[in-house]
Amino acid sequence: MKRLVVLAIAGYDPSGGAGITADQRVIESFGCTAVTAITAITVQSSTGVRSVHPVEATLLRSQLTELIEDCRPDAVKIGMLGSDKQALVVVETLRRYGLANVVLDPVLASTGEVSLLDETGREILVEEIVPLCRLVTPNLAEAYRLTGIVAADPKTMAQAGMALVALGASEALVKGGHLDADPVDVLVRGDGLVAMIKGKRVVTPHTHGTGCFLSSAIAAGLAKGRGSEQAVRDGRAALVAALNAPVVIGKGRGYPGVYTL
Ligand code: PXL
Repeated sequence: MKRLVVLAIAGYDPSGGAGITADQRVIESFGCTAVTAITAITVQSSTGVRSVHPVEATLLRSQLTELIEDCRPDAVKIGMLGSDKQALVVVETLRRYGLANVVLDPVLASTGEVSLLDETGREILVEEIVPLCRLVTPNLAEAYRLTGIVAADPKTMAQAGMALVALGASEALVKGGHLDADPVDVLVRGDGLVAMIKGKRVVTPHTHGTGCFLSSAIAAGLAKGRGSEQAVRDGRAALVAALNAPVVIGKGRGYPGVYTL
């Protein structure tokens, strides 16, 4: 049987909770094979991000070209980008190879609010990467930074999602994990609301890398030919199970654990 390949473009979190290593784990738990391009090396542990060291944009380009020329990915997950120049390399690569099933987790800052992408990078993300995406998966803070819409309930979340679709994304999933009430994720596409996906909050401090987990799981689902709503529902189910079995190895926040489908 043909192996399905998901390309993850993301930062390296040496503590294993977020970024490339999390992406690889999740993509493989969904039965796909991960190939990965590193945008930055971070210095961090469960207690927080100390520093971020983006690689040269040309090094990112070399990694991408080498991998894609060798094996065309069935889906792409984009996580942390380290600079505006890297964002341009990603635009150029997505266009040049016409890559499909692109899922963008628009990481702009870490949970501790360490900025991970500068203002020019954010503009390129909005104007040039979003239009090339099948799905964009912002949380509430990211939805605000990308659209200027304060999303605080399902209605305003749908508005923010529609604004991302107006920018050119095929679909947007606005994630309500930071709502005060039980979480609701809102999935929209060009012709309007697709689904409001309600869940019970998993009360845990061990949430490091949840955005990476979900976007990688969705990309794997799309690679397998699932529709986006199904890919989102499967990804969420896996994330909930993984949050209930966190990996806690240090003094700070753990991350969603291994989950076998
Ligand atoms: O969760 C956002 C994120 C993504 N990718 C990397 C990170 C972080 C947050 O710390 O370090 C590499």
